[in-house]
Amino acid sequence: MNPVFFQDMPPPPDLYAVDRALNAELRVRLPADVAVIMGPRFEAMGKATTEELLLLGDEAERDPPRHVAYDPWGRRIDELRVSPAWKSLKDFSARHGIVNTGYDPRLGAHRRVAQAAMLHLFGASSATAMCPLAMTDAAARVLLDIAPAPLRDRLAPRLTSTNPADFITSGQWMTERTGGSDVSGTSTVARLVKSGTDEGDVYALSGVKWFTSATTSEMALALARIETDGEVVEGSRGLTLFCVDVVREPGGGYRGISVNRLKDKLGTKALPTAELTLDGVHARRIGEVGHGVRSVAGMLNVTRFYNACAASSAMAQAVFRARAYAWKRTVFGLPLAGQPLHAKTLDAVEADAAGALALVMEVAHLLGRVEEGIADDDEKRRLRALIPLAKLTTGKQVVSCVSECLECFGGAGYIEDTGLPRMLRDAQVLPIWEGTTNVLSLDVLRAEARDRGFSAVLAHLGAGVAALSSTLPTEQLTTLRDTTKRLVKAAQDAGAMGPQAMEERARRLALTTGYAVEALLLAQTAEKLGKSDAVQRFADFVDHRLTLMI
Ligand code: MFK
Repeated sequence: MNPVFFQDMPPPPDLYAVDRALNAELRVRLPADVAVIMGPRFEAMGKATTEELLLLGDEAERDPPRHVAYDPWGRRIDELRVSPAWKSLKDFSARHGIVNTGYDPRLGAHRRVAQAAMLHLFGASSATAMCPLAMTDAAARVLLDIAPAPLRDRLAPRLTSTNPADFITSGQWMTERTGGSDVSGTSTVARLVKSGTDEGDVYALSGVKWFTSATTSEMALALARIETDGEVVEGSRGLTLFCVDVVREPGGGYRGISVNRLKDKLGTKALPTAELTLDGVHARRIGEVGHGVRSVAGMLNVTRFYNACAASSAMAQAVFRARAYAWKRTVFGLPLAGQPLHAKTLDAVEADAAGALALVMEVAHLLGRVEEGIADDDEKRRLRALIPLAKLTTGKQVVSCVSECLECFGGAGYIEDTGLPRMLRDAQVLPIWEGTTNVLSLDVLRAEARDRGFSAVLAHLGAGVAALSSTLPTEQLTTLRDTTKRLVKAAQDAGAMGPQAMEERARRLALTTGYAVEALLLAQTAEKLGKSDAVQRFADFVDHRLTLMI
């Protein structure tokens, strides 16, 4: 008789220990002095994802935020009750310097690569605590770049602090009921209260913000339309960026803000996302009047970079969970890992995750150089287009990759208390927030029209592919070369046909470019390292993303 059988669930992976693609990226991208600083920190973060962070993330998910609008006596209190674990995640992020790494002068131009690695380890285990950190980092960037010095000096050190007692997070209040992609319909108005204070002109903001993530943050950056003598400038040219200090009243409730309700979302359950009514909340103007969208662009670049990091992290976490399970699960007399079709499927998703990580790391490399002030014009143009390309490409990859990994668990992948379905729900937000696939494809066209950014990416791709050596597998190298040729021709043809044809083709061009750049980066890493596993990831990636089904 068969003994009673119970399937073992493998423990969650420490990506620093098992993710060979991450290891390869760090070897080719970080110089020895930076590796010495970061090595122990990566190790600590990897370990935490199997211990402290794992427990905090699970607890935060089990105990989602609640909105308590009134106290028992009818006073409006608008309390957003979050779990102790959610609060501890904030402290954990400060202690591990997740935001701070992006501003650490010891890391020089490598700061964003080091940070991307931290985010890759942290993201998938963070119960989406990465969202407030993305907006916090983005707010620090904008304040450092364009805020009046006293405001910058009061807030930026706290946004980047490693001391949990000082560390604050920021929200990002852009979206209104008229839309998240098209902010031109923003109806929040800003009325001047006091001009000429040290920290800038003070305005009172009134309107409704429809999606505000991480609403428990201590501050937020918000778009609003300045009203003068009852008149406003319509459209996005009338928008200005403001910095709001979020203040709790001693008797309860927020000063000048009401919480209408928390959003009931598909995933990201631990993250409080609310609808807010601003009722004269005080805010300081940052950036020029009427240049709100341009002022906010620096912020979008950082949050989109984080979004891509979140995607690569979720993909790697799902892949290595599926890999570990494949060694534990025996069917038809063999572990799944030893069955050719299943092994090939795992190789494909691992290569997909490696491609996403490679693109993330390329963006991180360029972003670090731009922020360090050492990027040349070509690198700046490439970064401008690669940020939307990376966000949209990895956003699409993460949903299909995580879905495939859930399938690798069979029915268990569909059962809530395995914790696996949460990965798919959380992945689905990544192609949506911070700009959908189509909006970002159009942003690539904007990058081309203004800075010739897309041309710079294609030129770099063409030159990089031409320089690859024939030591790489011939079939996949040929596929990458053919894809690049067809892509460049398709872009030229679309350009010649005019703006409508270009728009219609923008998404296909953008996604093909994203995948081709990922393949090139994997090939370059394989060449540099000369290691068989890196070569195999390149070949598997090309087969998975660039080759026709048969
Ligand atoms: C775990 C990961 C965490 C991720 C964080 C999640 C946080 C969630 C919170 C949210 O989701 S907040 C909402 C996010 N919303 C968006 O991402 C907005 C999506 N929509 C767009 O990106 C639109 O393309 C955009 C609002 C920018 C279009 O607005 P407009 O006014 O039609 O843009 P326009 O007129 O083309 O550009 C205005 C200026 O900004 C131009 O400069 P000039 O004034 O100098 O000519 C543009 O070049 C510049 N610009 C626009 N986008 C830019 C940019 N510059 C640099 N980079 C960009 N991306």
